[in-house]
Amino acid sequence: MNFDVMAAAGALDRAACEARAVPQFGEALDLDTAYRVQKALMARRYARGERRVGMKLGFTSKAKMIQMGVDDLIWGTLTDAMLVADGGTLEMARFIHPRVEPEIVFRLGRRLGGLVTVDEARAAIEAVAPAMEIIDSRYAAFKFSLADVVADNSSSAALVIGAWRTDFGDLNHMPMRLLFDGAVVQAGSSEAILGDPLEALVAAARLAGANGGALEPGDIVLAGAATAAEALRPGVAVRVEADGLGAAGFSVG
Ligand code: OOG
Ligand code: MG
Repeated sequence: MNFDVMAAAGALDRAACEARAVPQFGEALDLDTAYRVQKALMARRYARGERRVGMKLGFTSKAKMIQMGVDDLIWGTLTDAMLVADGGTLEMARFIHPRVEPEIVFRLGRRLGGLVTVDEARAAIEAVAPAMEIIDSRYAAFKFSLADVVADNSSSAALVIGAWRTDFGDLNHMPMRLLFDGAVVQAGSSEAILGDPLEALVAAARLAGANGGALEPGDIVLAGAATAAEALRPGVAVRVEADGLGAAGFSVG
């Protein structure tokens, strides 16, 4: 296929750096090529000094699939440059049209790759935390095909992680809420994530394996949003609450 992977990666990288949207690639881009674009995009970022810290899954909940009009699970790469401290400030000006999602994040204590069971996935978890992903499509109007969004590192832009817990119990059927200035703007359950958030870890291991890799000890895995995403606005105080797990927050500057 005659698609310029390097040029697409460069365009998406510049769009993120300059906080300026680019047009979608649309029909010209297929899904396999899109993951090659994502890889080339990440290579550019690693060359600038960013370090991979883990993996994110996208569209693991019906709420997200419906909101964005897509119907398949996708993945992207998380780096150290995307981490925003719990209680910290996110500078709105660095982004195009950022949205926030309530999520759960896993930290692995063991290698996990290929086809694994839910029990094996659970046994590989070292710690769990409530989290928020800030997504910021580099495409105009936050509109894209599945291949477009994959090329754009699955819209990932930043990440806020709450206190890690090693003594976690059942992570399923956990009520989760997203609050803006103390008011609930999204509410759901961890069950919305593939029926059980541990299934997200099973899927992440499978996808990492299919790409010739694995999740390594210390890697973090974002399970995907439990609800639809909410658009950020300057000055708002954002908080995620996951009953039984904890909370995390940040403000938008
Ligand atoms: C794609 C990313 C989806 C999730 O948690 O489902 C995602 C997007 O909606 O722009 O991160
Ligand atoms: Mg997400």
